[in-house]
Amino acid sequence: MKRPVGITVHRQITDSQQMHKEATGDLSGLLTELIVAGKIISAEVNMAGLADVIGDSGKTNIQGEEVQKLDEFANNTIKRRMARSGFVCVMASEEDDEIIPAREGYEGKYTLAFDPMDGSSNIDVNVSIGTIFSIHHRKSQEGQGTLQDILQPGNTLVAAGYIIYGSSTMMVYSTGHGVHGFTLDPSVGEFFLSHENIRVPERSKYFSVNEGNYHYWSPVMRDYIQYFKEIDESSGRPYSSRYIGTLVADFHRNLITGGVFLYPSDCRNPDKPQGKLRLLYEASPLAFLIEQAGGRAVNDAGQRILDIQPESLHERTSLILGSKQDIDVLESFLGKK
Ligand code: AHM
Ligand code: MG
Repeated sequence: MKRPVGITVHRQITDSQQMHKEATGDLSGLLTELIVAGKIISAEVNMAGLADVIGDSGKTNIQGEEVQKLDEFANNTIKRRMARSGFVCVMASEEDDEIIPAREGYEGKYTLAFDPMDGSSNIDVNVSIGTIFSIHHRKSQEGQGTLQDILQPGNTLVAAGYIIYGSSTMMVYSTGHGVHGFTLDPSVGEFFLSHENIRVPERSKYFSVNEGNYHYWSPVMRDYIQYFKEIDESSGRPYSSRYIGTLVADFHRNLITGGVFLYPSDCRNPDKPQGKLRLLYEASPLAFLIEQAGGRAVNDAGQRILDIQPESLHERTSLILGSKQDIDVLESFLGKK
């Protein structure tokens, strides 16, 4: 159904719910709670320079990174809204070492994994940041959720999305029926449909990678990234290079314009090549979105991100995602086609 530009995100969620006769409204409720959290975080982001929330809180998270005040604020906002919502049984956050069970008596049927403030190194320099979320059905039957409820591959996702705090605040999400984007009008506090059924262009305009890591990549990855820079007017190359250093922001640009984002493995230890980005709450939700938009997402061995079974909460992966034709090209570099 073609929707008029300008309908609210709540209307869109309610309409989608009505397409599913068996729906109880819990997923709509969960998304609505996330939207409220996103609005609260957006307001705080906009005040960051004034409200003394910029800067380091003096703590270190499980990834060994400094936790910034805005990260904490975003993390606490989402956790507090969800813990007693009755929609989730367990959560996982980039900022928490362990799973976060829902309050006893408030356990719902979904699980939520999230990165409350992606791109945290960009907070202090006024560059776009975002919140990423992914939602699964619980596997256990009742009570507080467990680690096993959280450790599910992307191919069983119910919904995923992000809220980007950029020149505007936008929410982009999918429940498996295409990808839709909504822009926050801060004067009325509502997200309005601005990008219906987003399709990523088949071929890239941009490639996004931290080229400072060139010497840590595998030879295949170096060749693949070199391919983007070669001159071939028939395929629109060379592509332009754009790297913000906030996954959500790089992803969002490439989703709209066509592009490939890459964070290849660090191969300094050839026995244990290591990706940087986290599977559960960074790679997997964005892989779900890009596939819903007609693109692809793989690791640097060519494996579909959505098919990776997570083994641990903060597991990392290499990540290459974006326009379909350019990910197909990776397979020829890997010798698969
Ligand atoms: P964060 O979740 O702690 O902010 O870390 C993830 C970020 C991504 O947003 C971004 O794509 C990447 O790390 C940038 O890493 P680098 O600075 O190594 O290029
Ligand atoms: Mg992140």
